[in-house]
Amino acid sequence: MTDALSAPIAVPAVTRREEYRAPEWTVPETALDFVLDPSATRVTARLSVRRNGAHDAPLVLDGAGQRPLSVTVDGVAADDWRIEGETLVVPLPGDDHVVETVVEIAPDRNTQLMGLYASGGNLCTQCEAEGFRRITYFPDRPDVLSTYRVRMRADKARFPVLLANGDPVAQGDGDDGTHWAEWHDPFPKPSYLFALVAGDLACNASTFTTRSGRTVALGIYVRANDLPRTDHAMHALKLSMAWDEKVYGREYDLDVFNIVAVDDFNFGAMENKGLNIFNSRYILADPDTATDYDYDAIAAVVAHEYFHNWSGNRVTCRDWFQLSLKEGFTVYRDQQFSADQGSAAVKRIEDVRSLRAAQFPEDAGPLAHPVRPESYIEIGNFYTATIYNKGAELIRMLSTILGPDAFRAGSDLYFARFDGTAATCEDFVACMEEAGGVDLTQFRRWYAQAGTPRVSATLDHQAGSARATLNLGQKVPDTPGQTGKAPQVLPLKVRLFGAETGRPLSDEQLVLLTEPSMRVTFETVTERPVVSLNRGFSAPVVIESDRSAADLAFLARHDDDPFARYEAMQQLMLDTLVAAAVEGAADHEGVIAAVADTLDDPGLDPAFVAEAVLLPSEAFVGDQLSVVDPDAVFRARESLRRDLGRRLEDRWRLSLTAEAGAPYAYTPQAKGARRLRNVALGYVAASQAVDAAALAYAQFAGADNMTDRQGALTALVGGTSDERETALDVFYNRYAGNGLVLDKWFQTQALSSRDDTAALVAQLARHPDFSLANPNRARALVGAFGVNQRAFHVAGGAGYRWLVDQLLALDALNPQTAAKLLPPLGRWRRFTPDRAALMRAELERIVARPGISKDLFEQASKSLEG
Ligand code: B3K
Ligand code: ZN
Repeated sequence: MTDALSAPIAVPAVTRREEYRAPEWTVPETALDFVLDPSATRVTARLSVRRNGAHDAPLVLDGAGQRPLSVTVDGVAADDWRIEGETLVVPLPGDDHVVETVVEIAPDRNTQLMGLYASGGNLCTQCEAEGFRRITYFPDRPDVLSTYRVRMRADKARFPVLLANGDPVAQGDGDDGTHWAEWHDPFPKPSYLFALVAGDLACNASTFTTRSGRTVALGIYVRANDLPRTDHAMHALKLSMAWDEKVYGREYDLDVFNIVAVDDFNFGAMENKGLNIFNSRYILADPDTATDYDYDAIAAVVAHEYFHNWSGNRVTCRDWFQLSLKEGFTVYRDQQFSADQGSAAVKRIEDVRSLRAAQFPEDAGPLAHPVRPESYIEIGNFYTATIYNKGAELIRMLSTILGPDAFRAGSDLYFARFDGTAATCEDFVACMEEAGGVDLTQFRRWYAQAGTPRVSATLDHQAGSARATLNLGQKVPDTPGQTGKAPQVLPLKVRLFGAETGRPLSDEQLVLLTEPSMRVTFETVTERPVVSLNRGFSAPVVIESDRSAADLAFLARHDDDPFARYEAMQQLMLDTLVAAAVEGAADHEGVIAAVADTLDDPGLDPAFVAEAVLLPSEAFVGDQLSVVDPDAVFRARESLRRDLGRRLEDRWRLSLTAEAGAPYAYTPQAKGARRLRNVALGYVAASQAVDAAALAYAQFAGADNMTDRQGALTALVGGTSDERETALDVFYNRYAGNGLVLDKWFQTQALSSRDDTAALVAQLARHPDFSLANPNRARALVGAFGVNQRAFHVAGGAGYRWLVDQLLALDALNPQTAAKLLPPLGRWRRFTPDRAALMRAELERIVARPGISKDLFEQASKSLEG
């Protein structure tokens, strides 16, 4: 029987890596003419097209959603063009032609925020991956590189600023209140790097002199009111430009580098050639509105987009399966940059924490895919933690294996050889292989095999013997569509320490684990050894070792690698929490003593201490369990938090006072003190001390910066005090009209550990300031709720239903952003059977909904299958 619900859904087409073919037509030159109007923009595109190879195929141009008005070929109106699906097909004799199309588009009805759209009254573009086809007909694929000349005309009063890629060429006024500008980008680029902005914007203007002595005009364009909040981003841009010259030998190439900030943006930012467009949250900062975390994220994203000028723009991707070629490499570059600006150890800890929060679960779930995927339905779904963050880990491993000099030589070779072309991951690896003089045949499996390798490690030592043996084993787990995987190359940094003296018993060694199992012997052992493993997180793997709680506590005190020291503490905490979640209770003494020692160690950087004493997240604890009961995990974690809060109360209170009176400064030292203070405040709240809410409120009210204000608000929001309600009201009223800060107000509540959070969040979705149309706001409430383990998994499934109601509503507006918020539901197999059934039913509700986007369909259907 077939009814509306069980009728088969037309499955969207799949694109496969193995089906890659070179383009049939290339477009050496592109001239675009825009008559800009939010409700009806006319786009004239003049493409010089050239047949590529011996074939007689017509010219096929991608399109989506535009209204075609005319097509001419070599200046003559064509009458044999046709629209097939969404493509424009133009039969052409011979090899070289000029094809001109005229289309009309409506930016103000563009809620997907792909192509040309309106944000806050201004017009801007987003083209990666396939947005350019929504602007005009074009071979919208990254291996068609063209030089662009762009002319635009708009009402001068409404859109006084007109920007596009490249350098400005000319501008002038029309006699009808309009003005026009022309820009030219001499560097051939794929259509996904096209950008245009028209708006009423103010500019923070500066200059940068490159190492060869060229002066580059820098501009950050924002609403006039926001201008005072652009200096941090400008500073970060200059640091990035200097860093890339020094560390990678990469110099900027145009006379102009502009950044525009917009409030409505599907992700962080976009590296369009010479005209980066940013989500305003990654540009705007001042101490009153942005946290230290925001400041760091701004610098990292500004750097990331700037670095793409070489790793992405000068050398781009042949096809979207190569996405990690530019993203993994560029994330690695921005991580190195950030590490160089402050504490490298803390930066590594943060990077590993986000890898574990986002990428490990992805690799262990139904949406697992290799760093170089084999197929996709919607490429927008593949801008993932695997492509970005695991991709960055691959580059880091190459650098570890080759050493810094050979790695730099490989990078130089890659940029020299592939400049101006569209390359592949294989091209990159081959350059590293050549420059490093190493065989990377087996390393290439990292690109092809999904799943986080698991490494087993045991250390054998006979009392009195000078020899110790480290037994290592590896297994790459099965993932959807991939079983029985071959071993990978795992670069593991290891070192032995003496359990009695704390002295190192060996140098740090780089072990390349290439086989399913391997033995490493140490001959210089003079006392019982303890092994420090995967130091610096040299390989993105899960370590399963038999180290005792005592050995972990020992490493947490004595390891000389800060990451390994942090890691030992995390493992100790994790083992304790897993035991408590499974058995209902656990001995907390080992963790309490180790945390106390860390807090008492005067040699440690407070920023490091703050990271080291934080408990692993509920989600990460859940990832260690075969069946997740989020209530059990929550109880286990809260109980340990409470004990830590109570038993170390004096120390937390001491940390609370450290530099508390000092005026705000954005220095590593002041940031570290704020971080530790806010972690301490969380522990005081967890201790349930009678004055906890009063202390938090005092910090909230007295703060001269957002880090302390938001830290205090977070501590209050998890509780039920009167101060909670007061602080939420004060915060809301103080920042009414500042969208980025209101996002924090929504997000802090959506992340609350209170047991009524699901109901409160549903209520917040009806708040007048809530809107799904703004991706930041949607992510602040819906996205944050999805990762709140306790609230999302509330018994009875209300959280799942609410999420799916929101996703379906959002899908109708903005499929890309909706699909990004689905993964928490896709993890249904990991949860208790009652929850798994409810989650599954909600996924089924999505795929049964007629008319959903292919974005959401792909995520939901794969989550059901995988
Ligand atoms: N390259 C863009 C991301 C585009 C996402 C398209 N769905 C930003 C970045 O990674 O730098
Ligand atoms: Zn990027």
